[in-house]
Amino acid sequence: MPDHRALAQIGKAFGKDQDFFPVGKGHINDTYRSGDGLWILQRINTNIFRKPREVMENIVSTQAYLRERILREGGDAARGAVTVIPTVDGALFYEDESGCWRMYENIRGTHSLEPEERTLAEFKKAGEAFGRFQRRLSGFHAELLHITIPDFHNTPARLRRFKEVLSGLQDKDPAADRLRKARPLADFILAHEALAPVIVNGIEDGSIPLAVTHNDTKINNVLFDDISGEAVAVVDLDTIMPGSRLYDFGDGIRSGAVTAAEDEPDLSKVHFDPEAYREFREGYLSEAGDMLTKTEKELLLTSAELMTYECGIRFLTDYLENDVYYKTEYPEHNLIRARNQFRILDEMIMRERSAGLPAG
Ligand code: GN1
Ligand code: MG
Repeated sequence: MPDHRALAQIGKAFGKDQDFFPVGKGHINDTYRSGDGLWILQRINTNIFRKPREVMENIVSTQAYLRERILREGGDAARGAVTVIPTVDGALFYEDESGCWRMYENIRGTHSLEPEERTLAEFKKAGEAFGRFQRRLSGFHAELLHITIPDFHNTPARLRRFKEVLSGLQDKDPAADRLRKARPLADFILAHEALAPVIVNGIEDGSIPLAVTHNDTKINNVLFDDISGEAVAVVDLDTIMPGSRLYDFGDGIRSGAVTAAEDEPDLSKVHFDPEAYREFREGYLSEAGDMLTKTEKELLLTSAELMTYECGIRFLTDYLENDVYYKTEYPEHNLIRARNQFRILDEMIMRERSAGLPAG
């Protein structure tokens, strides 16, 4: 991690003479805020985002479009869209031996919320915010975007990769500790394979359209106004790509319609929260409902199951690969994250079977 002098140096590349301090809880990038609170400096994880220029171009083009739309609706574009600060040389990011850096204007007077601390009313607003984001970007041609991470939400591809890693480890070291610990979850994954192709099949047969999607709609990616409590902006825009709107709905439920943190070690605290599901769904549909096809509407709950399934697969794959993708703080971190996802999925499926939730 660069020391504070190195960070200040990087800030100067963007014309800002400031100290920078770590903020945020992302699993991928490193985020800092300037001492005066005006700027966000972020190191892009180039192991994951291999083409940072394309990531930045997707952000700049969609945010410019969004800004226009917000202005047309009479809204506050400076707070509703993310503003990229170029380097003093006019580039969208800055590169040195410590990595690849970008700067944003901080949207002041806002805060984010973790799933275990949001209220139902706030979660409904998050649903509205993601629905509004999709609605405002619905006129943007998705095919103009770069595919910055191919097959990001291609669940069958994620499942195939998991199986390869699993069988590779079985062949190489059948007694491996991580393999033994992952076994019950691996069995759960294999028992639910039928879920994997639901959305990609719909995209293939045309019943699910491609649209501009955020693809990482965690509740903590919504900024809420400190005073009014309204959802003002959707941030963390690296994964904006063509995708299914259901990815965003499903991932919002996966990450936020739950009773505990993603990495809560006490499994007895980890539950799916059906009331939160209903609230988020209502908020989301109030903004995006008119754009959805019949198939999309029918698959809302299924998409939440699918995104939970996929996220669990990704965590467990990373556990078996010795934590090469997500940041971890202790050896079992990814295992616990995966276990929690499958607990939540199990409860979602039970709810669906007992017909306790509106599916669409
Ligand atoms: C990563 O960094 P963060 O927390 O915003 C990941 C998401 C996962 C999420 C799980 C680019 O997002 O896909 O759903 O962790 N982002 C990437 O917490 O892989
Ligand atoms: Mg993210």
